[in-house]
Amino acid sequence: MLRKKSPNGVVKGKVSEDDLEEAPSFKVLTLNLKMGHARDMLATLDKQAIASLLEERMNQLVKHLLSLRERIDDTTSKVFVTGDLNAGKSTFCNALLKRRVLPEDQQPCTSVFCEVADASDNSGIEEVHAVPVGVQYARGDETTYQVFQLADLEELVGECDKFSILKVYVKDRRAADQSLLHNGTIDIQLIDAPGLNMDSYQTTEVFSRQEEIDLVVFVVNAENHFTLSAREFIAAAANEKNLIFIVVNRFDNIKNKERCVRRIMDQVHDLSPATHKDASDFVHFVSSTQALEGVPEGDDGPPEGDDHEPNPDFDRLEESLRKFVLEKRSLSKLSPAKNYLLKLLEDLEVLARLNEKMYAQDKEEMIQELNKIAPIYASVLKSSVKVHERINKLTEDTASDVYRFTKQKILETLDDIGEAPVVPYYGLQYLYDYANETQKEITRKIMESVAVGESYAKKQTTQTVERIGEMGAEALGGESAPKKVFRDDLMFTRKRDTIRRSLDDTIIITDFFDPSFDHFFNAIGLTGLSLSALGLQIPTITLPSVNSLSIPKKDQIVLWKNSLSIAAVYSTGKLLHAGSMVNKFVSASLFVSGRFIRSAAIPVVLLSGVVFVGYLVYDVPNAFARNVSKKIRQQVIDLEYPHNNADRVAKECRAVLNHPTRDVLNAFQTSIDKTTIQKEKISKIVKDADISYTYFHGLLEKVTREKKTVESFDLEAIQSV
Ligand SMILES: Nc1nc2c(ncn2[C@@H]2O[C@H](COP(=O)(O)OP(=O)(O)OP(=O)(O)O)[C@@H](O)[C@H]2O)c(=O)[nH]1
Ligand SMILES: [Mg+2]
Repeated sequence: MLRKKSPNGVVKGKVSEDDLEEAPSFKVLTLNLKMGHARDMLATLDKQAIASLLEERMNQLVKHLLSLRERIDDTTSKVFVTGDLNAGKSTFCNALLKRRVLPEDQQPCTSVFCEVADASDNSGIEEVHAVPVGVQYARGDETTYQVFQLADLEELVGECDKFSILKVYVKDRRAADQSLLHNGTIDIQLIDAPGLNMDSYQTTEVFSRQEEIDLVVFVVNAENHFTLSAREFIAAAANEKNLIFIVVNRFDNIKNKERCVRRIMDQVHDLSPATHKDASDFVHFVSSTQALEGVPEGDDGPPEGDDHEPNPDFDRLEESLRKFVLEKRSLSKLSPAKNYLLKLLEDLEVLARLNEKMYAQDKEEMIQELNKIAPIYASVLKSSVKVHERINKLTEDTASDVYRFTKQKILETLDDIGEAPVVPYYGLQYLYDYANETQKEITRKIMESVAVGESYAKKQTTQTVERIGEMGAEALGGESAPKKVFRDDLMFTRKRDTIRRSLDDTIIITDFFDPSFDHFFNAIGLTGLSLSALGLQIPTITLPSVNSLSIPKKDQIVLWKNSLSIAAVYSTGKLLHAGSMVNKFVSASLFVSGRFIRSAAIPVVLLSGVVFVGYLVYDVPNAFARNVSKKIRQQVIDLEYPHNNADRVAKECRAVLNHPTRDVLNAFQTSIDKTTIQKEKISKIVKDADISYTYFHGLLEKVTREKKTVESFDLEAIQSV
């Protein structure tokens, strides 16, 4: 079957003009398409349609081969007399019978097939069996025909609506060596067919009955030469019958006989070369009416013996016919079968060779396609792994960077807070608010540092998303993932854990005091003054921090946890616990100074006490800020807040970056899938082409072998039966 391939190698079910040009024409395998349109039509049909037409044709061929075999097995020989209307077919049959059995007329006359056989086939009785249309004739079954006399033929030959076949049984009393029907060797049936006429139903019948006949005698009117119908019939018959008898009748009417012979022979040469080659045996210029001269008018029964007028041309024709049908029976019987088989095998050879070549080419081309696809596939796979690795690294780098930055920011904030009040201080009576606000502000600052980390993370993530997109586009080219809009405002939308909830916001009394010399000097206006600056040597004494005052836990006074009022704060004696500081100061002075100090100790101590208490009260906001921030910092560190938050931010970055990564990987997967599908599709075509190639290769071998066998039969050498 012919197919057209598209440039991408996918087989299309259409036949191109080029294929048709290349394809040699078939002899018997031609498809049943309207004449003249075959080429155009074939080009528009798809593979399936052509296949079904071909299958139909194959079925017809098988049927024909079976009928050929039947014909060989059949001991009778059927001589089929056909030709144009009014060419003198019936007259010619009568001339062969030497008896005016079949009606002759100048008008179109015979419209029913008349099959003339020897009366011995009908128990010696001369009669006509008229077989009604649609009935299968069986001589032994009288229901299959109506019986008439020979004289009724005049009427019967025109009744084509009623009868399809007229079986005419006649007696031929001529000697066996002269008679065609009564030859003593084989049964012969002489079939007088209706005249060919382009449009008539009978003509179609004539064409179809070719299958069951052994020899065609084509009667052509010498005055008209070959008509279009005649040419078509001979061309169709030539498929199997390379030898056709051509009877150029009514030759008596031709004046310039030589010119007529020349013209006819030229035409025969084109129509049936084999016939032309053996023209002396197969082409006869005769006059049937002259051959009938001496034969009485009407159907008076057969003449006794051979008493007809000598007619050399007709006699030669009869002799050739008898020789071909009787003596060279093997040739006349087997030649159509051999001829037909050879033509069919030649067609099959062409078909097999063409397809074998085409499938081999298909296979080759598709293998090349596969070879082209394989490296593409491998490179996409490789680049997908590479890009995935690069994207993973980029994501990891971004996450680490974001982690580092966020943690750094939180730690910096923790370092920064605490040295100075973070909210305004409005005096002791607002101490509660101050304490509360301070705590809030410190936590807000920490939270703010987390927010700074988050917005840095957003910026970095946005950049990385773009970079991932670019990396995908670079690696995939046109196949990149569809561009999506990245919205960093949707990051970190979950409510942040407020740090305050995790912190112990209990405020104890000591949170408000954090005396130190530096702060003290600062407080009394001696900024930058220290003991060392004064030249005092107090090597072992430092001001203890409030936290180090060793207040037992149980003794710590919780101020706002249990909602004690400010008054309560101040009324508690524990507050004065800080006074121990003064005691220490006094005792320390004992080691420090000389007589002056000792004598002045009491007033100085008293004054110092007052100043120091003043300092302590004055330093409350700073001390609280310092203590709370220290406490919070410690808790924040203990809670691993910087790490946890930085880790949370980094994790979200990673999670967000997973999306574009997945998009790029999906695009890779799509590209890989596409290539895989293409690969599978082409592999299937290769496999199919291989199966087809193997089939046609085998067919070609078989056909070539069979053809040799058929050719080897020398029909001429086979003895007649
Ligand atoms: N001159 C001359 N006339 C002939 C010859 N053969 C037949 N005719 C005449 O041609 C006419 C037609 O003859 P038929 O035998 O009926 O022709 P046909 O081919 O059977 O005609 P259809 O059956 O109608 O197709 C008749 O009048 C015949 O007498 C011939 O050899 N010479
Ligand atoms: Mg006739």
